[in-house]
Amino acid sequence: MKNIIELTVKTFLFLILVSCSKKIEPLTEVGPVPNKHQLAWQELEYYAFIHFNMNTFTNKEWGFGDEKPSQFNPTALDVRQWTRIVKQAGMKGIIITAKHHDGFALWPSAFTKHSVKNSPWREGKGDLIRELSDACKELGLKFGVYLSPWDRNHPDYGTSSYVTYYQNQLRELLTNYGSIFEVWFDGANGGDGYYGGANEERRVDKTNYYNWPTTIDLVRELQPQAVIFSDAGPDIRWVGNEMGYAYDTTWSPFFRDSVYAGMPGFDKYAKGHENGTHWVATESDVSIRPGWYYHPEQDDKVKSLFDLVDIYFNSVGRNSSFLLNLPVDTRGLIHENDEAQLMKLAEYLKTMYQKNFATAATIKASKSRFGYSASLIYDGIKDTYWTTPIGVTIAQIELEWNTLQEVNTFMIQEYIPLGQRIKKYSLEIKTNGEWKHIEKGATIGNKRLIRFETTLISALRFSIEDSKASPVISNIGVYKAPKLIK
Ligand code: FUL
Repeated sequence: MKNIIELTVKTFLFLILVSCSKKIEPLTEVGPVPNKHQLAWQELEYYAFIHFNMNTFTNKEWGFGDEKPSQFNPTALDVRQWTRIVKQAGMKGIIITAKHHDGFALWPSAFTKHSVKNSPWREGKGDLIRELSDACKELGLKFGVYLSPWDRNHPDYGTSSYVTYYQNQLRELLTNYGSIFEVWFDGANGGDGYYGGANEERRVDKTNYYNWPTTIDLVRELQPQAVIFSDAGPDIRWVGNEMGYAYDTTWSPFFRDSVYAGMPGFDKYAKGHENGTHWVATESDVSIRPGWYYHPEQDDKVKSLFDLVDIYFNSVGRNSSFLLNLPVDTRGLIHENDEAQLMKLAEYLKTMYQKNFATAATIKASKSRFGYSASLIYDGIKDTYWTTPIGVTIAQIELEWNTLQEVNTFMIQEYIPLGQRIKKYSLEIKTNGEWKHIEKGATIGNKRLIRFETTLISALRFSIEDSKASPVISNIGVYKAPKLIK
């Protein structure tokens, strides 16, 4: 008898569950959406660029290509110092300039003499790409490569045999060093150079010369999980400046087929396109010093905490990622001044993110779709989300606290696997019993961070004023960031 009752209750509960789950309709995608590799990349948010190569030793930004391998000679190179600092800084990976415009290769490439194998470093036995990729693996950091398409050393630059050479080098990098998370194709190319002694100007047709489709196929074949960066994507695009600032309005959808790497006037496209055809999110690259490469005269010009925080908010907080360059010095180490600033930023972000005031609030949404309640916004799980009933594109989310909260930062994330939808929003806070307007804007995307004066608030209201379809929000945060002095 007992068994029969138990079985009946279980069946009854199951039937309730099934009838409820029937009503929880899955959402459909809107517009282009990121693929799984792009999604994994979006979650990194903050990672390091390292410019270290021949220019470090010639004190230049762009080498002419006539340098000698003998000039590459770091005295105390220690990649584990780099990875330790990068890890402690809270960055998720490193992209290294395996070859810059001057053509010198940091690995013993079989296709050129112009590499570490003919340098005094480690008596010509060294392989910096091996050392760094191994060190990254040890600390669980992602590893990526920058391979300059422009090569001012190579005699064949400008002819089709150089493109074969370029692809051969890429093949080496993508075959011999384990998993690569990002491949970085620079748009700067074509101009004067040494070119094996020709000492002349060589211009190329940037749209066709490099045969990009076959190069992209090569990356897909050898490292299918890697995302490819260039001005024009295909997976990630340049933000249009080298200051680390994304546009206030930044769409990840992009008319990808209308641009190419190195295209003049690219900045016009940097905001992306509301109705773009492909998902190509932005990456914001900037150096911690004025130069990409190390110059001793810039030791006192490392960016202040104020500037680094500003860049963080204007990249990560504007639907972009933050690629911060660290110029390794002639010793082969990250300079102590740069390390000190990185640690200040890490401490700042840690303090800010350690307490999410939203979790202690009562949360209400103007309208919710069945099965997608507002409480899913602050459960800390990225794959659960709130949305509105079908057809509802205007909505409000309100957070209310029993006691006053002293805060200054708001964070919100769209659930981007279903597309970037929100077109217009505003934020208000309730202070002294009155609603106060903080900000109006357009896009959210992966993450929007909004700063305001430190204020005692009892409630906060985020209004979605227009959206391509039902807005889908996966996370909300309210924080108190430390005070910053300029
Ligand atoms: C630019 C290059 O010309 C700079 O030297 C640097 O590598 C920067 C990240 O990209 O286009």
